[in-house]
Amino acid sequence: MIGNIESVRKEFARALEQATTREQLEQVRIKYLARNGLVAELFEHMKSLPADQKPQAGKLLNSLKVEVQQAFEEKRNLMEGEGAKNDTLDRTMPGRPRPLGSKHPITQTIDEIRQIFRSMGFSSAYGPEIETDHYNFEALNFPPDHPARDMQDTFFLSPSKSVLLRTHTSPVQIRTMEGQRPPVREIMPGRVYRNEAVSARSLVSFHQVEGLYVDTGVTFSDLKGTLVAFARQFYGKDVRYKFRPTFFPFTEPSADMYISCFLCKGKGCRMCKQNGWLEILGSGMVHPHLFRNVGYDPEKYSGFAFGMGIERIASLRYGVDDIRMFYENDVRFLNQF
Ligand code: 2NL
Repeated sequence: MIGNIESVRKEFARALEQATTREQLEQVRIKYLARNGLVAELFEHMKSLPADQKPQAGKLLNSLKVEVQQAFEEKRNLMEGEGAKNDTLDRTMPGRPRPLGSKHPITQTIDEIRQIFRSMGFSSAYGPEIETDHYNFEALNFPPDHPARDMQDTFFLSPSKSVLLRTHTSPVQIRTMEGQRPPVREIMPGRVYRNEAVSARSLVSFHQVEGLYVDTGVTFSDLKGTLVAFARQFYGKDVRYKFRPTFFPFTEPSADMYISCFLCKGKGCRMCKQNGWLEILGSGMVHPHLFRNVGYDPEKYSGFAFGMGIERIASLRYGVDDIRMFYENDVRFLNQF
């Protein structure tokens, strides 16, 4: 009798494990647990045992019945209850899309400018946004009390006005030249600050890329060749351009570079304010005073430098008519880049 109980226990365990469909599970129930199933049959058989064997067999049989019932319920729950829901997962269904971020249009523009100058042998350099009067003005040939300082609308951080937020990235170039002999071929992208009223065309904080090329025998032709090559890569190879004289304290001579308006092809439109040309950067031959300030011999070395405002360049290129949009971080705006 005891041997029978143990073999039913083992058989049942195997049958239950092999049942993978509802029908097979039902077969197992009928075979073992139904009113005339194997467990009931064992109870029936027990009645005919001698009295002294009944208690031991009854105990074993009761535990078998409980065990078999529990194991069956568990399996049924697994197949039909909570666990079964996972089995209805359609593994061929596409996953939920996870929205990916992207680079900010200003960063994209800086990256592209960096890449173009990289191909012409310029590396990138960075420096502090909090600067001293020396690096932001003095070393760049802004004499004390010169009106050009007022034009920069500076945020001063100390009462003596000796510590300030940089108004351009030129201080990085001064630091580079102080620490390195020519040749220097570098561009300096970075954030700059101007204490101006915020409007559709100006912000208190914006980005600039400046560039510097110093070596023996660098001429204005090198300046033009480099900047025209840049404009052709950035704006397209058919772009027309012109240079116009201007003034910066740190360059002499100085020139602003214009390109033909890419919206109207020079005919005149809202973007170019009807004159067909867009100003894209300022440039010039590095003033000899700057070379003296950093210990370069101006008789031996010459160089050119340039600077462009990134928000301006990006707004022209993408036709954004209010540069404040670059800083609102409205996803409806950012998604377009
Ligand atoms: C502009 C014009 C310019 C420079 C920046 C520079 C720097 C050194 C020496 C000489 Cl260290 N020049 N920078 C030169 C010409 C123009 O920026 O309109 N920027 C937005």
